[in-house]
Amino acid sequence: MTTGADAVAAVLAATGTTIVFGLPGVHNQTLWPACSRAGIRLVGARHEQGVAFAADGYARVTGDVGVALVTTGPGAANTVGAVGEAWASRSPVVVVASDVATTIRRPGIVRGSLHEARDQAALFRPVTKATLEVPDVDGIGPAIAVARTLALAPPRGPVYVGIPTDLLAGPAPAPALTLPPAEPTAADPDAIARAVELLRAARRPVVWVGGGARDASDTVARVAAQLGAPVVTTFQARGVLPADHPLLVGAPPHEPAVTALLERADAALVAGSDLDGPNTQNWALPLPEPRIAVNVDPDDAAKNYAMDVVIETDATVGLDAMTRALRDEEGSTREPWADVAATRRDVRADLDADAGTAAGIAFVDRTAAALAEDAVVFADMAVPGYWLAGYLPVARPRALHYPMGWGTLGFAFPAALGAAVASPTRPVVSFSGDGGFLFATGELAALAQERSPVTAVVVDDGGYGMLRWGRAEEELDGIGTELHTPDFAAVARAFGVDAQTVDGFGDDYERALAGAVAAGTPRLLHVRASLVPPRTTSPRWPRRGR
Ligand SMILES: Cc1ncc(C[n+]2csc(CCOP(=O)(O)OP(=O)(O)O)c2C)c(N)n1
Ligand SMILES: [Mg+2]
Repeated sequence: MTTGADAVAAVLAATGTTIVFGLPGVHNQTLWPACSRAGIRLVGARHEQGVAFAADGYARVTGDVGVALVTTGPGAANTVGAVGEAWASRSPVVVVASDVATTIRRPGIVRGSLHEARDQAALFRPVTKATLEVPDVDGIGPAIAVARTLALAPPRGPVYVGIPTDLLAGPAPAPALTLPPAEPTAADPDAIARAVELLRAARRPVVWVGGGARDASDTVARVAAQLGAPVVTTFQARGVLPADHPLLVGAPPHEPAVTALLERADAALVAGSDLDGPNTQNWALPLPEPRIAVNVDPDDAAKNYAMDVVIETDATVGLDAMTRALRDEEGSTREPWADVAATRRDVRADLDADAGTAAGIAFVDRTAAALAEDAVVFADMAVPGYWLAGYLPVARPRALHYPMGWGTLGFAFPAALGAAVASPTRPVVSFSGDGGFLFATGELAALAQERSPVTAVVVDDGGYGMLRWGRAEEELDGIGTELHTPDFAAVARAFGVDAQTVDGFGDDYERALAGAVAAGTPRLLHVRASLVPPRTTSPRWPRRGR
């Protein structure tokens, strides 16, 4: 006979999990030896929000489920901000939290036992796909298997599993259960035929790619070539085509030159995107008609912009069916109708013309020059994050991660830790502001302990730069935005992490970043610099710029 904790670990191991993240308490401590017995590495973070962000970072870089093991009550509650980010970003995170023992719980009454909440699962309902509460030992294995399957079923997202502490510690049968991954539904041939008819009739179609299609690189490239269509991506889908692909616009849709391209287009093929506010300037962006969506969730596909055809399936399946239909009918590729290279040059010229943003462009250029093609970048909800998310050239899918999403400050550094644990041979670099880095500075200890090769770049402008700038624009005063900040390099060294400070984004920065990444050990790079955000980034400033 094994324990309930062994049942958790056995199902995780049987479904291919080798690494999980956690923070122990008396209620969930049994999971540590159980994971060890099952051959699973359990990586600790120093705060439950860090645990969940690390699981999210792991999920984003691998495309597999990230698992967070946390204890009852405050431990579980501490993950909610990070779980919300995973939910808004459709990231498959499974939170396994202990809960009050069945032996002392009384339905409908808060007795005041250690860590007790009135309804722990309720904390997670607004920010998960599902909450599963395990009623008895036999339910443990199935709950973990179902959680994993649900988290990965598109549209992906976090799932909460609550397990009473006595069930984790007590005897449980070894579970035999795993679930097959859900098969994507086939594309409806009638919908494909209608879509192809509309796209054939169009002279100037564009392809819009969202996070749901970010792994569909080949089919996106094929369908774009068949249509001669420029490809515009959301933040999440950056990297779906390599940065130098001739059809990739490679700049945010709200850049005036990209918006102008959309305005000239006469059809849109939207793959794996819900066309959310931050990617459409709160729906002020002109999206050409007719519109065809490929999406596993037809409601998500059409909730923001009306669609003429919705192909209800996974992006790869739907686009693949479309490429076959287009081949049957057309036989070849079309000449691109737009000069994508010229659009890119216009974007760059627009950026260069704005003196206030020169430092931001230098930052992007220097960062691109310092980073190898296989680098994985995590950008926080900070001014440097806006720059990277919009403009850093990205070579492949899942190489740039940004919490947009929920807009969750503090994501980048702990998420980078999870990604580095997942792929220790690839350089992982996080970019935070001084404000957001202080949300999870304690994870420097986890980094040092794991010896994970993360370079944490902290761009220190002595305040909440994004808000400082927003307030200056609105002629408000700076109250609440000016911060006392520590000597970040000294802080890192105190944790045993090598660190360096540079001023501005010149040669020193580029050399220091390249050197830190090449070191292959935990590093912190403290950059004293102040950036102005890109003009057009925020949905707070719809259709500005021209
Ligand atoms: C969890 C969370 N809290 C607060 C905010 C609001 N917010 C957005 S940007 C920002 C300032 C970030 O400051 P810093 O990390 O120093 O980056 P900077 O803007 O200075 O580049 C804040 C507080 C948020 N997005 N998420
Ligand atoms: Mg700052």
